[in-house]
Amino acid sequence: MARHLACGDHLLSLDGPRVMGILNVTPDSFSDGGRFLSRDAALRQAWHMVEAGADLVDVGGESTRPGARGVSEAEELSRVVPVIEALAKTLPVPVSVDTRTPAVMRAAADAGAGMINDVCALRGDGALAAAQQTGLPVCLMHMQGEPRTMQTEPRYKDVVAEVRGFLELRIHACLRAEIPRERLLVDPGFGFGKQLAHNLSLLRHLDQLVSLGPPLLVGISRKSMIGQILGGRPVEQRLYGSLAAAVVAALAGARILRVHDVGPTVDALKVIRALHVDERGSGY
Ligand code: YH5
Repeated sequence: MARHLACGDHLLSLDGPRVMGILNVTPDSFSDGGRFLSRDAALRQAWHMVEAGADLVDVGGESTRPGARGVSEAEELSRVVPVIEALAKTLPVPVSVDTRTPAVMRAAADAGAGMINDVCALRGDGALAAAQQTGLPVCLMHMQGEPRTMQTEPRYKDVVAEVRGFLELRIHACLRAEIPRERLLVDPGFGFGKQLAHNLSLLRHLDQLVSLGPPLLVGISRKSMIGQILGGRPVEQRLYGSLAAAVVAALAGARILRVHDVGPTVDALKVIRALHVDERGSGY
């Protein structure tokens, strides 16, 4: 089934697995050590990801890694908006904004963003209305607890059923707030209030989230579950494990993979894509 997302000035085809490149604009970012803080450096990194085959670029100014504290709205705005403005003008792919702050959603949309990616699934005060007003697609992610404390003692009776139920409730909250179904994506939120066993259950049963209907977005790249599976591997040695997880997710039907290592992920997904091409050379 062919599907498209209307991302502002760009139409994003979701008839196969797509790659979302991660662009952190946080000074305390876990994975890039804050190297991409300056605007020029951020633009270079974004272009590098596009040249490596990224289908969209996700810009985030608030670290939501375990234990991280929130940043002020003014600080987040000043990190994110100039970068989105510059990228949206020049990049040939949509730019999404990783934020749970309504003012940042609005300003990012005005600056040309093509998608909202909210790790709180629009549960924050004013977030549903802000997202609705932008007219942009929204990714609804599951998280148990809040970033500062979410890894303290995450507990579930049935993680897959609970994540599915939560996403279903958030889809309905969006529909009631007049954000139409066509604008929604869902995401299990790997590592957000989850132990390794919870993350593995979700990865094993992704089909139960695909069946919700909206396209599934998955972010596993370099996360601690990969480090744990690999016996405590540090973050800079998690590429091959991350690739394996991305392939598993794509085979289960995930439509957007949120990753740091765009080029290697694009290659891995091309192998999947090749299997879907029939003798006439068409496929997804
Ligand atoms: C996600 O899954 N994740 S920010 C800890 C790491 C590595 C990476 C080294 N925003 C997601 O990427 N948005 C983030 O350990 C997200 N889905 C969506 N939709 C956390 C992150 C990371 C954290």
